[in-house]
Amino acid sequence: MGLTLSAAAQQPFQTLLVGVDHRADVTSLNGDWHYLVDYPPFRALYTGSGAINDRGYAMNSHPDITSGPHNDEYDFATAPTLKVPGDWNTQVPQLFNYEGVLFYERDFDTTPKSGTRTFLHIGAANYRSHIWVNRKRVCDHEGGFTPFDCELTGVLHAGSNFVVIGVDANRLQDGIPSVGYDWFNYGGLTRDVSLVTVPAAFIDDYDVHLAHGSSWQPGNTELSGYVHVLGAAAGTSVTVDIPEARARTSATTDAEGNARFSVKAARLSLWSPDSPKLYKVTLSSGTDRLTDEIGFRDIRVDGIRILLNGKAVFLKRVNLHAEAPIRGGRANNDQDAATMFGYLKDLNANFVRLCHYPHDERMTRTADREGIMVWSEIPNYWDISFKKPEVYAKSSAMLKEMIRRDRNKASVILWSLSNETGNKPERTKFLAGLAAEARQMDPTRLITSALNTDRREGGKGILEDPLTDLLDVVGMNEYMGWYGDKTEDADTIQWTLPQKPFIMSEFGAEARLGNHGPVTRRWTEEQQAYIYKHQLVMFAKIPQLRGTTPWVLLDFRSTTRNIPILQDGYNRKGLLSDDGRKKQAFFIMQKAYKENTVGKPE
Ligand code: GCB
Repeated sequence: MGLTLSAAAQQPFQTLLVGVDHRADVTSLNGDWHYLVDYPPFRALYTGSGAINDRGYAMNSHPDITSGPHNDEYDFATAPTLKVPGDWNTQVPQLFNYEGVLFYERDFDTTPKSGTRTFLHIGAANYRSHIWVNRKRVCDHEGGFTPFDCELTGVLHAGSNFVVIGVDANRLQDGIPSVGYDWFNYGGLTRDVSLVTVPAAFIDDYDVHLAHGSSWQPGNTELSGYVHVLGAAAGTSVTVDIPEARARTSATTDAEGNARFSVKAARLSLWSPDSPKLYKVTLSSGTDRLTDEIGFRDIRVDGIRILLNGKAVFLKRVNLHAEAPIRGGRANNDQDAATMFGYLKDLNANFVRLCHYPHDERMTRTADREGIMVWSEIPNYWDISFKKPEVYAKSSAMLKEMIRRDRNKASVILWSLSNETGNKPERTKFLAGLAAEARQMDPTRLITSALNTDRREGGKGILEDPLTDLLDVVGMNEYMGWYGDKTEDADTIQWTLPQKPFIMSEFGAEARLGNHGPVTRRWTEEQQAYIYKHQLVMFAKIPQLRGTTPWVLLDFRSTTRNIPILQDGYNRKGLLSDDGRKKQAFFIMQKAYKENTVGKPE
């Protein structure tokens, strides 16, 4: 389509309220929203020159059929509805494969209170969104998997108000991800939408963690971080109170609004998969106050080991897409999270790689409670326009949104910058920039990426990529026996890998549930299981191995998987079918994880 981005759509990071699910004055706008499809050439959203059309459906006018000669030819009031949160693809059969523009509209009543500010919080909207409240454009956002907030203060009035959101799910060459990816492009308001009211000066961001000095030792219970108060004068007081840990302190904001603190907890149990202890942490400043639930733990590398609270761990993991088991569609409710964590526990996993983009916040909240460690990733996937500064700005904004939302989750131990990017100087420079930003924002976590730039020389497998120098933990994806190599080569291959903790971040093969045959026959459960068995032989010979991540927990939809009967629009590499039934390979990994026969922490 050659759509150009408006300047506003390129606007990088904007206000993002942390801990929205723990705030006092939140009104859900989930439910039924009217919708109208803006089919190509998308003139309701874009003018002929590609600018955002503020005079189109955003006006939310109604045709007056009693007078003429001209009327606007759309009407939300009589239009059908979609459930929010929810992708449009699985709600309206005609929109199943629709990758275009759709407008949502919803009326809501409110009473603005003086001395407060109100934000519209959107958990995620895929891929670009443009938002008008009472006909005024309040914000634009690019990126399908991270939250954002639009300030509505001064735009709302007492009584009935309305919000119109144009969501554009077109793939963009210069998007993150770009146009090619192996998952389904679910469009729409895919996560919760709410109105959040806060005092004029309010806590918009905070970071409360176990102090992460190079000298951290088990027994050190110093907590540190910051509370950011937006709109506060320098010197504003902030209190951090964690009664159960017997930690309480006050600090004052600096010129940027940050109140940095450090406090010793008199009584602290560290968070770990065996004991996922969370503490109620109350933050207050002026009239603003919120209570989050936060766990405290230390994660670091030591040579080729990964240490959690000073103890070596092996990450028994699996990959997971944010697609709802059984019903399909984007995963975005408590039931989806409960079902997926049920599968993870059944597999005996202690870790999950949330692919290839940040998932619903329920997933990291549940991981905190259930004691499952998390790898969280931004969608720098395959071919990104690495040379373009404006694409870097988008990626950097997504990184910040991801870190900001989840930095208070003990479960998240790894920030992943990318998946399967080609070894080119511009790629490495781009990711080096992101790695530096991530470390600066959050020095308490480890940085990783999933690579696939390995090569074969004789019986050797070699991974040499300058990207590995930037990482704390190196991830590598390989599909021996499926996309290349012979399955049995895994028994004898000798790997030359960086001397860093190493995670086999993807491996596997497709199998259609219930399709049986000899191990030489593709898409059978037997062949998938056979490939897994040989992978386990190989894993035992990689000294740096600190984690294994089968690709993937569940079969998932992908528009590129079009072999009838075997695939039917699904990537069939799941250990489980898309409706949660186990294939033979599931039992292999379940047993290996239960008996700890794969990898050693030390
Ligand atoms: C990969 C990608 C993953 C794909 C998978 C596959 O290497 O990282 O997103 O879905 O291979 O099944 O081809």
